[in-house]
Amino acid sequence: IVRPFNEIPGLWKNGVFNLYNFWKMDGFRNLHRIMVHNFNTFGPIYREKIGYYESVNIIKPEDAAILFKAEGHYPKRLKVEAWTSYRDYRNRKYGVLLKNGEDWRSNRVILNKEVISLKMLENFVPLLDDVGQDFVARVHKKIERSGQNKWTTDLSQELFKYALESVSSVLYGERLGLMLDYIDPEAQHFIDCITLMFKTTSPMLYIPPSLLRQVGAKVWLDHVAAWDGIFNQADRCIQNIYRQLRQETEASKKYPGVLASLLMLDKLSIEDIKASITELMAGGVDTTSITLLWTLYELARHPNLQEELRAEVAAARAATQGDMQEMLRRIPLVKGALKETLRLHPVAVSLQRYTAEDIIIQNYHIPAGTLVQLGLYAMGRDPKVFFRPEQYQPARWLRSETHYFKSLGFGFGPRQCLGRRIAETEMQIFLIHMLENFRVEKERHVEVQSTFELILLPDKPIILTLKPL
Ligand code: HEM
Ligand code: 2DC
Repeated sequence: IVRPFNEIPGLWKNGVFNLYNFWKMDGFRNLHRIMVHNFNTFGPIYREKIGYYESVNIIKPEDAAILFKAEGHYPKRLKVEAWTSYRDYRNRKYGVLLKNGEDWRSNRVILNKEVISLKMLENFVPLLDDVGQDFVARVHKKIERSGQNKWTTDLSQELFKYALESVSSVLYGERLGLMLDYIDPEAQHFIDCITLMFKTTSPMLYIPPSLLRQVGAKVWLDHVAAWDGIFNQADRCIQNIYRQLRQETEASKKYPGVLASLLMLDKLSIEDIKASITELMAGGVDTTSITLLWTLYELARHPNLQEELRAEVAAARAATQGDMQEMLRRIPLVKGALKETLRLHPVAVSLQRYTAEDIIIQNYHIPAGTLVQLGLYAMGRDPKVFFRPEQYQPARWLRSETHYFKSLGFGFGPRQCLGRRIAETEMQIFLIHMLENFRVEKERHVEVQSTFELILLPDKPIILTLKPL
C-alpha cells in the first residue's frame, strides 16, 4: 500500500523553529553536511521546512529517474527569490535561468542551438584552446620569475580569470586579455561581484528578500550592489559587440561568437538576448574554476593517477598531431576525472524540480506541484550508490557497470546546465595543457572540505605547487 504524503519522515511542521535550529548549526554554510545527516537519520526520503522553504528530499539514482520523468514539458527548479527580486527591483528582464513556462522554452530552444549543440564545438574549441595555451604560458612566466623553478600559490584567482576569459571568448568571439599581467580593473571587479552575489544569495534562500529589503538589511544591499556590478560589466561587453556589428559592412567568415550570432539570427528580442548573455557570462566563472581547482587538488593527492592521465594525453596528442577536437575524443580518463570531481565536489548541492504530476517515491505518494530535491552531494558520497565513495577513482566511470542517473553534476534533461558544453570543453582543454606542461604537487597534509555559499566552495585556500616537466 502506498503511504500518504503526510507520513514522510522529517521536520516540516514548524518552519520558524527549524530555521532557528538551522542557524544555530551554522546551516547556511553546512547545508550539504546537514543533508547527509538528515538522510542518515530519516532514510532515503525526508520532508523538510526551513523558514519558508519546503521540500521533499531524495538521494537514490532510481528515485531521481522517477522525479525527472515527472518534470513535465516546462521543468521548473526552486525559484531563487533573491535573483528574481533583484530583476524586479531594477526592472531587468529574466534570462533563461529565471524564466519559466513557454517563455523559458522558446528562448531555451534558440539558445540551445548556439550554446550547447555539439555542432558549435568546432567553433568553440579553437577559441578555448587559445586561452588554454595562454594560461600555460602565464604559469611558465610565473615559474621563471620565482627563480625557484616552481610556483606555489592559491590558484583560485588565476582560475577565475581563466574561466572568465574562456567564456567571454566564446560569447563575444574576442579576447578580454585577462591572461596578461595588468588586467582591466572592471573585469576584476566583475569577478569579485560574482563571488559576492553567490555568497549573499544563500541566507535569502530561507528569509524572504522582500522582508530583508524592507528593513534595509546589509545582505540585500550587498546583493544588489553585486548584481549591479555584474550587469554593468556585461552591458559594456554587449554594447561593444553591438556597435562593432553595426559598423561592419561585409560579413566575415570567422565565427563571431554566441552574442553576435544571436543578434544576426534575429529570433530573440535584444532584451532577451542581453538577459541570457549576462547570465551565461556570470554563470561561467566560479563554476568551472572551482571544479578545476578541486581536480588539480585531487591530482596532487594522487601522483600515480596524475601520471596515468598525462600518459593518456600524450598518446592522444601523438595520435592526432595535436588536432584539438580529435584529441578531445581520446581522453576518456580525463573526462572521468572531471566526473569524479563533480561527484565528490559538486557545484550544486542539490537538483530540484516541481513535480508536474503525482508520483510515488519510496512508497510515498507525492502530489503534483511539490518541490522535490535530489541531494547531489549526499548521493555522491553514499556507499549504497558508489563503491568506496571516499576514493577518487576516475576509472570507475570507464567500467561498464550502469551509471543510470549517477552522473548529474550538470543537472538533467531540457532544463540542464546551458553552459555544459562550454564548461566541459573548457575544463578538458585546461587539463590537457596543464598535464602536458606541469607536475602538480600539494604542500603539506591539509584536508580541505566544502562550504556552502550557494555553490559549494573549498572551505580554505588550496595551495598547490606547479613544476615544469
Ligand atoms: C544551470 C551546474 C557551468 C550556465 C545549471 C544547473 C546545474 C549547473 C546543476 C541546474 C540544472 C538543472 O536544474 O537540471 C554547472 C556546473 C558547471 C556549470 C557543474 C561547471 C563545472 C556553467 C557555465 C555556464 C553555466 C560555464 C555558462 C556558460 C548555466 C545556466 C543555467 C545553468 C544559464 C540555467 C539553465 C536553464 O535554466 O535553462 N548549471 N554549471 N553553467 N547553468 Fe551551469
Ligand atoms: C543552491 O537549496 C541550493 O549553475 C538551493 O551557473 C537550491 C539551488 C537552486 C538553484 C541552483 C543552486 C542551488 C546552486 C547554483 C545553481 C542554481 C541554478 C543555476 C546555478 C546550480 C542548488 C549555477 C551556478 C549557474 C548560476 C548562473 C548565474 C547567472 C547566477
